[in-house]
Amino acid sequence: MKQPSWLSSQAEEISRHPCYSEEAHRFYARMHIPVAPACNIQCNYCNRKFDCVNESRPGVVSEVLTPEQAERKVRGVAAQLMQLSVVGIAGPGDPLANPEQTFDTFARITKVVPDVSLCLSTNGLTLYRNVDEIIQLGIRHVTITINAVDPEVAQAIYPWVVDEGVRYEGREAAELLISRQLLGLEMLAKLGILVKVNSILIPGVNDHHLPAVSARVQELGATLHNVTPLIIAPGSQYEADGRKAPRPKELLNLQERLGKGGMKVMRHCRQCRADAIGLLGQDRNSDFPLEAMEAEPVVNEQARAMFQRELDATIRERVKAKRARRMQAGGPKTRVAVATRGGDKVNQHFGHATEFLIYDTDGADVQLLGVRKIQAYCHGTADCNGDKADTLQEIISILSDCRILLCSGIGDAPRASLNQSGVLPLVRQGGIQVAILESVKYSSYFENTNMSKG
Ligand code: CLF
Ligand code: SF4
Repeated sequence: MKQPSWLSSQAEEISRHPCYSEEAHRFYARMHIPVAPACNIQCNYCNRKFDCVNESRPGVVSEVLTPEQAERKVRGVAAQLMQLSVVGIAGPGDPLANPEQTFDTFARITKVVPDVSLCLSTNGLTLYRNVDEIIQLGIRHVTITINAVDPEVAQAIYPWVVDEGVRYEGREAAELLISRQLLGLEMLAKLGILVKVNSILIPGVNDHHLPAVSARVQELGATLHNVTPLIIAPGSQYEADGRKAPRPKELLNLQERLGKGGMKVMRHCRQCRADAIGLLGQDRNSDFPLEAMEAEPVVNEQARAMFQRELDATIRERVKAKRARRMQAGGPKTRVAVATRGGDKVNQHFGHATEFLIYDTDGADVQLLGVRKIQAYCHGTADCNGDKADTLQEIISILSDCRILLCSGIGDAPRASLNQSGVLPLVRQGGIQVAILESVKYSSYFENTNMSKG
C-alpha cells in the first residue's frame, strides 16, 4: 500500500496532540466521542457496566451517542473550542468491536471539521482487519492496550475473547489476542501511523513483565508507551480477587526503567472518560450538552488556524526555553506535588484535589514525573479541618516522597499532618513552573527545623 502524503507532517501532528506531546497537553484539547458500546474481550479489571478501563477512569459511565449525534456534537465543540486538535474514539467499549459506528463517525467528522486529527484506542483484537479503513479515513493516531506479550501472563488478565462468533478461553484466548495486537501494531507502524501502547500496571500479574512488553512493542515500531496504574472497576474480577493498585513508587521506578530501555514514556496520562472534552485533566463535557448544539454551528476554519498558529508559537518558545534550562541543570533535586484544575496553574484547594501532578526540579529545570490520582479529602469547607484521618493518611502516603506541596488553599489539620510527615504545604496561585522554581528555596525547610525526611 502506498504511503499517504500527509504522513510528512507527522512532527507537526505530534506537536499538537495532547497525549503524544507533553508540551501540547498544556494548550491543545481533545474530545472523546462515546459511540462504541460493545466489547469483544473480557479484562479482569473491567466491569462492562462502565467505560472501557483501558483508556478511561474506572467506574465511569458515558452516554452512548449515535454517529449523527456525534457529528453534531463535534461541530458544536469545534466551533467554540479553538484549541480542539484531536477527536478520539475510546469507548465506552472497544471502538473496533463497533466498526460501523466508529468508522461512520470518523467519516462524518473529516467532512465537517477537517482540521482535527483522528485518534482511535483499541484492545487490538480486530485491528489487523481494519487497517485499510484506518488509512482511508486518515486516522493518524492509534492506541493499542497491550498488557502482556507472554500468554502465560496474559491468561491472568483476559479470561476470554470472542472473534467472528467464536469464544476462546484460557491460553488460547491469550495467544490469539497477543498475536493480533502485535500484528496490528506492526502493520500500522510500517504504514507510518503513530502507534501508542497503553499498559496497565497490575502488581503480582504483569509488573515484572512490562519491560519485556516495552522492548517488544518498541521493536515493532510503537512510538510511545503509556503505563497507567491499575484502578479496579467496582464489580470486576480483580475486585473480587482483592487485587491492589500499585504504589506510586512502583510506577515511577518502572517508567524510569522503560525510559532507560530507549522507549519514549508518557507521564501525563489522566485516564480520561470515554466522553471527555477539553484539556487533559479537564472534563468539560457538561459545558457542551447535545441539546444546546445548534443544528448547523459555524466552524470558522480560518479563526481556528490563526488561534492554533499562536499556540504553536508559544509551544516552540517553551520548548526552546526548556532546552536552555536543561543545559544549566544538574543540582540536587526536589520533588514537588501540585494541586491543579488544569490550565498549567496552581489553582486547586488541597481538600478538593482528586489528583496531584508530581515534578522534580533542580532549581533550573522542571520535569513532570507523573500524575497521582487520589480520593478528594473534603467536599466542603467544614471537612477541611475535620477528622477524615484514613483519607488523609492515604494521601500523605501517596505524597510521601515529595518535599513540597503547592496548592491554592489548605485547612489547618491537613497542613499540620503534612508538616509532620515532612511535606511542606505552600499556598500559591498562578503558573506551575514559576511556582515550582520559587518554592525550591524551601526545600531544606525540614533540615533547618531538624525534621529531615532522610
Ligand atoms: Fe483520547 Fe487516547 Fe487519543 Fe489521547 S486520551 S484516544 S490518545 S486523544 Fe491521552 Fe486520555 Fe491518557 Fe488516553 S490522557 S487516557 S492517553
Ligand atoms: Fe472492558 Fe475495555 Fe477490556 Fe473491553 S477492552 S473488557 S471494555 S477494559
